[in-house]
Amino acid sequence: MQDAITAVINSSDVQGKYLDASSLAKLKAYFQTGELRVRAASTISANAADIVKEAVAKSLLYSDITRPGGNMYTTRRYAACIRDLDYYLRYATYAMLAGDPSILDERVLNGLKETYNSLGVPIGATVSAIQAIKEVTASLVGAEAGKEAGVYFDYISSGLS
Ligand SMILES: CCC1=C(C)/C(=C/C2=NC(=C\c3[nH]c(/C=C4\NC(=O)[C@H](C)[C@H]4CC)c(C)c3CCC(=O)O)/C(CCC(=O)O)=C2C)NC1=O
Repeated sequence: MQDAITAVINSSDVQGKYLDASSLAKLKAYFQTGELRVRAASTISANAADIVKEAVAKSLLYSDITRPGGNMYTTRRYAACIRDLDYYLRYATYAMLAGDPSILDERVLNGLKETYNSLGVPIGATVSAIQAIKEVTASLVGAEAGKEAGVYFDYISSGLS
């Protein structure tokens, strides 16, 4: 896993250079939004279960997916879906704190699409649920922090698509 600081340092080190202006600007932006990220992470962790619940209500409930024949039908599969959404929320929060998406590639997206396809988990509906989490999170943490977090919900969504 990388974070905004190691990403910038590694890329300077590869070139054998001190940090250039654009690297320093990236670091500055990261430090300036540091408190915002930490505050958002604290709000998200205090409300994680409610965020997932509201997002499911907005995106998946009372659709064909929760009816007999749908992929969320039966409590086992329903619970697996909720658990997956909680993973997305938790890992997006980690990535937001790190200011870098690499943890999502390594621990979430690696092999996920293939797993979903082999189990018949609908990817379009999953992406809609992730987008609903993004909206619910933004309404809770505010627009500015919501935008920071949104980058990583979008990263997961496009990694799945
Ligand atoms: C931390 C990284 C990580 C991720 C991301 C992860 C995902 C993940 N979700 C799975 C299953 C599943 N995922 C879903 C999810 C859904 N079905 C729907 O219709 C909805 C649209 C959607 C929820 C939004 C369901 C229903 C299953 C169970 C499928 C089955 O066994 O038939 C499985 C198969 C094994 C299992 O059932 O546990 C994995 C590996 N596991 C991990 O360790």
